Amino acid sequence: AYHWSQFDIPEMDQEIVPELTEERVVKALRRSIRQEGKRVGNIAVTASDITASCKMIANYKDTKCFNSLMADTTSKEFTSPEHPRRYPANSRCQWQIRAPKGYAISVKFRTFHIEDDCANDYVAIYDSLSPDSTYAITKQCGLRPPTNPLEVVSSGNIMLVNLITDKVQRPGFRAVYTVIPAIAAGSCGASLTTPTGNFTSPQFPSFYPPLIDCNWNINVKRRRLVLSSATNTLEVKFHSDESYTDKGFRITYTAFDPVNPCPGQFACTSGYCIKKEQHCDGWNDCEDMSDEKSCHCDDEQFTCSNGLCRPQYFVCDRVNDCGDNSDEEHCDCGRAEERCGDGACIPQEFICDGKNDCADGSDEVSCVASAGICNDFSFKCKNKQCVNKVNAECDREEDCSDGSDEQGCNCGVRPYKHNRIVGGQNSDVGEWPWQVSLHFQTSGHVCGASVISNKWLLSAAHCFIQPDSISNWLTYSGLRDQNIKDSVQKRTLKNIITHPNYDSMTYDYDISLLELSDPLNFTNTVHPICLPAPTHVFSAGSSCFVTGWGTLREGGSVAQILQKAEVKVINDTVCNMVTEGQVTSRMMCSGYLTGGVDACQGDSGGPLVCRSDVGKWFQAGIVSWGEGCARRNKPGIYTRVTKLRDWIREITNI
Ligand code: 4AZ
Repeated sequence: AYHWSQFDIPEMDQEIVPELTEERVVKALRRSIRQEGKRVGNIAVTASDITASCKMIANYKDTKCFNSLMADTTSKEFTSPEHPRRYPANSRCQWQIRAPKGYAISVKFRTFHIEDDCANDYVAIYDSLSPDSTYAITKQCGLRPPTNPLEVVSSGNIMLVNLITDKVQRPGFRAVYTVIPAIAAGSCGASLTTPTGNFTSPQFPSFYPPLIDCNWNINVKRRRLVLSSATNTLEVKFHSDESYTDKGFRITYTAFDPVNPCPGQFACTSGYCIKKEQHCDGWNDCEDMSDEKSCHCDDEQFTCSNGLCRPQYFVCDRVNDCGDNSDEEHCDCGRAEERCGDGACIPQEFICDGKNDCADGSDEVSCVASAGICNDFSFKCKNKQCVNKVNAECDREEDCSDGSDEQGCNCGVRPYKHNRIVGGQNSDVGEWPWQVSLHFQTSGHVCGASVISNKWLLSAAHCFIQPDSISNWLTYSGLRDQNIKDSVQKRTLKNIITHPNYDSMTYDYDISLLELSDPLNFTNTVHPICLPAPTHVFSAGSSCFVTGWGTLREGGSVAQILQKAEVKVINDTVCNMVTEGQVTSRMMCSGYLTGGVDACQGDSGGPLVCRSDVGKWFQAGIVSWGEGCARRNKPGIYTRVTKLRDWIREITNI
């Protein structure tokens, strides 16, 4: 039995509100239920278990939004009030969904746009008919792209969908509901005997239902499933309790021959087979380090405490290359010395002296003592005032007295909300709203670019070898799939401005500004990236993302779906070392010295972006060049945007 009551406190009695805690109300409710008569009609009823919850809402408007729905085998629809216009403010809507016995309920949200902040506006879904948090399936808010729909399943024949709103109004949602046989809803587990295979959590990639237990028993003949165990069976158990579910998982397994698991190769403990040469070469090829344990390091290598060998120049570079940090211990500089971000030692008195003593400028950032004093590392306000704070621009704190550090900050945000789980390396719709695809004549996609304002794009100079071919270029913004161009914004170019110092031999100053013939409209899928101030610091070791439709491997074919890859900013000293001095101060390295993840042909001109502490995305680099793609010790080389920031402003006034 489910019971729902609403108690309104009149305006004139507002002073009693502080006394009415949610716990007190629940307690009173429980007591009254127990004391009530024990007959319903002529049937004797005993309450053996009561769960109750209560929610206090201020400024609540009674919108008469209580809906009772009956699910059956046909798909039916319900929407938030006024959808697709904005839902009412300060309201609470309920949809109680019931289904016949033996069925579970499936609800799929076709559109979903609730305020971004879940604190006051959200959709809560329960595996119950009352909003009891013990049976909450999920609580969601924000704008969901069509590639990441919210789809939930109940465990039994009831479900409650609640919409809570405050004063910010959004279009809301449209959802379809239907029944599925209860057995099918939570059906999971199997006995698997094939040597390779895969399986998923129930309803994957929709949310799995609450209250299920699954067992997969994998049993393969004459083969083994995990190298470190001796058996040919593996049991996978999955338990989902009564509350909070999510998208679940997909598992792939492979069995191998235990006598000779990796013919002619090295067998990792992780189950992988790798080339013999990769054993003890300093790189974690097995992904569990088993190929790099108990190795003998040579003269050019450092022996980590955990037995790994690492190139000597990784020592004291402030990146934990050993995994146990042993390459970064005992790196103290001498007495009266301080360490720069790149590991070099400088005398203490050089810190915050207004001069660039460390190659990476780390001695001049965060200089409290020099408040207001201008040096090469200060953020310069419009009124010429100096702010000595790392990355002062667009950090939601006003540092300049004229507020100029927080102006022009409508950038670097993604209107769509993105789930933690996205398949592979494909990007989601609207995940990188500043990404642009540049098409040349009939060749299709050739280079990337980024939106920096409604009229200007940023790209690499080497993409524009024939400067007189302006009419041959087409730019696509808001694109994800090269074959689906219905909602993209297509523009031609009015102007291509290449940096006057661009050197086609060395790729120094590899930057071009593209002026659009017609301005872009900013939408959920088209939005500008933030440009960093010249003094912005992207510290070595931090994670950034490179995106593009470039080739999926060296010499391979270009991608149809926009790809993303997480890469790390590489310290300048190491960058110089691995490129044998080919990098200039207008370039930076990003990627992995272990190889495997990188930008490639066709990604050129596209952005390397990093998320700031307050969640804004800044463009650190432009994909420029590299020796091949994803090779070891050959990271991607990017145009360093901070070094060319002033030139961008000169041309575009951005
Ligand atoms: C290219 O040919 C290219 N690995 C771009 C990036 C990289 C290599 C080549 C970086 O456009």
